[in-house]
Parts: sequence; structure tokens; C-alpha cells
Amino acid sequence: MSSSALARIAIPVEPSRPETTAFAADVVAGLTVTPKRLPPKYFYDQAGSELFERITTLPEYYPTRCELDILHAHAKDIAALIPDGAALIEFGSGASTKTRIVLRAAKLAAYVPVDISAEFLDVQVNTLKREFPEVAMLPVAADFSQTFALPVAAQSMPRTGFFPGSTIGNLEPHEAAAFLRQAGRILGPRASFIVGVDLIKDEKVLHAAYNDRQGVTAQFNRNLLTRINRELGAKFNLASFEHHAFYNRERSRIEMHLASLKRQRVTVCGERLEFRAGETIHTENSYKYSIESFGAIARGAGWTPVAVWTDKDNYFSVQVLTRADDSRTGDRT
Ligand code: SAH
Ligand code: AVI
Repeated sequence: MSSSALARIAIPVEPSRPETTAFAADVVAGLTVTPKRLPPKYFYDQAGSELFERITTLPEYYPTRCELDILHAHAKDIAALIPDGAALIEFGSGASTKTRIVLRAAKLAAYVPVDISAEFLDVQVNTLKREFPEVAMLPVAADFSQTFALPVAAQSMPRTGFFPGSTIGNLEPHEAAAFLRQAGRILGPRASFIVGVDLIKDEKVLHAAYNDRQGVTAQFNRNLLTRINRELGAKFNLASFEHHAFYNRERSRIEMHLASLKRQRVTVCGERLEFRAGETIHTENSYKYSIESFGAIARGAGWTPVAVWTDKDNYFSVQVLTRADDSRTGDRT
């Protein structure tokens, strides 16, 4: 957005917080273009993080179950990749459920959970400190797609990266490549990076995972409007927006949208926004990869895939990457 457009935006409810100003700018920028869109990172306020945790327990949401199975099956392999005394840097750590498998299997000196959902992160870290008193907990509340500083204590330790959940699938492929490059700089030479990547599969399975019968995914999607109402003083009527999620086969991605059920006008930060009946706000993409297509992105970003593990149904993969300047041969099971 241009600086004059930024200056036009009015009334963030808490104008002194830089995060609120950035949120306001991104919301206005995304809702004044056609088609309307919002960045998925804004799903994750406290309520959004809690809703995501409920999603992970839904019968239809296979990714968490599959990835937990893979991590349990390969806990020893993962531990063998991690040098003693290393720091585990996790991007988008959420409730750190999967991380506990790694924390139990490896001899880590420090855990650096990086997450944009600051309040939720704080609560998780307090619990983790009690569970793993021998591991230094060094949380970073930050947007991992921007430059951020590693805690000083972790800078002198060997570092291993962890990015489970297929959160990488919520980035556009070119953003995923840029992210992997930046992660390479953060993790340093000779680092390993363990990345969860959701795989292309039967479309019915994909559709069900994002259209659960209890409507939790719909609540997660609509929570974005609740957050805009609360933090930016808007008055979206949640009942007049419907959750839409479908698989876009050509682009190998689930798309989530909020569809306006009628013609309506909503004012956000002083901008009068018009919605046609049926017009949508595109809120998230969740890209699904083949092992080869993800491998190509990783290679292009300076990493070498050295191991790929999948669950019994081949729904989900955990991929081990090493810096391309430190490639070694590995298994592909
Ligand atoms: N790793 C967990 C959580 C995945 S949900 C799991 O596998 O279950 C995605 C997580 O990434 C959320 O906790 C969210 O707050 C965080 N996140 C999303 N976009 C982010 C960004 N740009 N920067 C930092 N954290 C982000
Ligand atoms: C965090 N991320 C990988 C989830 C996904 O599956 O794309 C977010 C999510 N969106 C809807 N349900 C879950």
C-alpha cells in the first residue's frame, strides 16, 4: 500500500501498538482490491489459536494425526539428526504438541518457539518450562516471514529447524521458497530442517478436512471478522458471511473464503467497503504437494532433501532437509 493510502486509514482501536497498525494496513489493503483477500497469519489471535487446537482433534482433520504417527515412528531418527546441546528452532509452534516428541527424544539445550500468537505462546511456554526444566525455553513472538532476531543464547548453539503442521502450505510457493532461504540463514551452515508437508490425495478426504461436521473450521474462518471487529472497531455481521472451503485441483490447494450472503456495506478503519451478494474474501490457501514438487522448492531454496517419511496412507510427509552445501545421502521410506 502507498504511504498516502496508509495515512488515510482511521481508528485502529489500540493505535499505539505497531502490530495493530500493521494489521489495519493489511486489512484495508486486502479488502479494497478485487478479489478481496486477507493474510492467513491473522487467524491467530488467542481465540484463533484455541480454535486451531480444536481443529487438530476433529475426526476429519487427518494432518495432525498422521504427522504425530510419523514423528512417533521416527523419533530416534530425528534425535540422531540433532547434535547434543543444540537449540531447536520451531516456526509456528502453536501448542508445541508435536515438539514434545522431539524434546523427549533428543538432548536439547534450548527450545526457541517462534509464533505470531504472542499471548498463546506465553501460556504454552510456561507449561513447557515446568515439563522440561532442563531445556532453556527462549520464545520469540514474531512473524516468521519477516526478519527477526534469534535470542542471543541460541546464537552460539548448533541449531536444528522444525516446521511441522504443513504451515508451509499456507504460503504461496514463491513465499515458501523465500521462507526456506531465510530459515537457512537463521539455522546456519550444516543445519538440518525437519518440515511437515501435506500431500496431494483423494479430494473427498481433503474437502472433509476443511468442512468438518461440527463447524469448527467455519468458526476459525469467521474468527478473522471477529478479530477485525474487536481490534479495528469494525461492525462485520458474522451471520451474513459463510465459510467456503474447496479444493482447487489446478493449483493443488484448498482455498478458504468468507462469502457475503447479501449485498452489504461495512466500514473498516474509515474505509467504506462494498460487498456484492456472493462476493468472497479469500482468507487462506493450503497447498498440497507431491514429494517431488516440494523437493524441487526446497532444492531451489538451497536445501537438499535427505529423508522423507510418510504415514501408512501416504497422506502426510515429514521431510528432512540439510543445507545444500552439506548434503549427505539419506533414506526415502
Ligand atoms: N506447529 C503447530 C501449529 C500449526 S498452526 C502444529 O503443527 O500443530 C500454525 C501456527 O503458525 C499457529 O500457531 C500460528 O500462530 C503460527 N503462524 C502462522 N503464521 C505465522 C507467521 N507468519 N509467523 C509466525 N507464526 C505464524
Ligand atoms: C496451520 N495450517 C497448516 C492449517 C491448514 O490445514 O492449512 C490451518 C487450517 N486451516 C483450516 N483448517 C486448518
